[in-house]
Amino acid sequence: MSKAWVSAYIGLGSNLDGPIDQINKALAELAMLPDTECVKHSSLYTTAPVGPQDQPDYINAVALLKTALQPEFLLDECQRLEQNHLRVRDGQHWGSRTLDLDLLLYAQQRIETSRLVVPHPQMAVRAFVLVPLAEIAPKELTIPGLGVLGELLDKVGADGVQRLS
Ligand code: ROI
Repeated sequence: MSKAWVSAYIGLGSNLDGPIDQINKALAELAMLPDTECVKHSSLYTTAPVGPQDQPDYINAVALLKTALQPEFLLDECQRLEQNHLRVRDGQHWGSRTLDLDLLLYAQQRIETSRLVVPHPQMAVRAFVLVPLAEIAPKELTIPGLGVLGELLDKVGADGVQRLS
């Protein structure tokens, strides 16, 4: 049987240990996942931290993958990459991190399991996700349960998000 290929958008973020290198390395690693192709990715953006302000600015980007991995397997792979980037899960939810990979969208599916909620519930209110996403996705993209990309972006604005030259 042929595999079912779907589009999935991944949000990348880092604000520790050379964030630009962390993100560039992670983009290359995403492209090497099994049964997965990186179709395109956004530019890198410098973004003001959301949450506690006593932490460095972040580098954020978004990648569009074509994948035959089931969502939970894609999550496993993303968590494995995070571990390889020496991210310490210390229970500090809103603190600095060397690499954060979020499964933002998986086809047009809504998923709610104990491990995974897709679309990522916070993505509709985060400029550091919407701005890079809008660079590579159509403004008409529906984010199931949350709205239409262009309209969400108009609401949230692009304050604190600057494309790296
Ligand atoms: N803030 C920015 N700007 N970018 C992020 O990737 C990011 N990730 C987080 C929190 C702590 C919410 N703040 C962030 O997890």
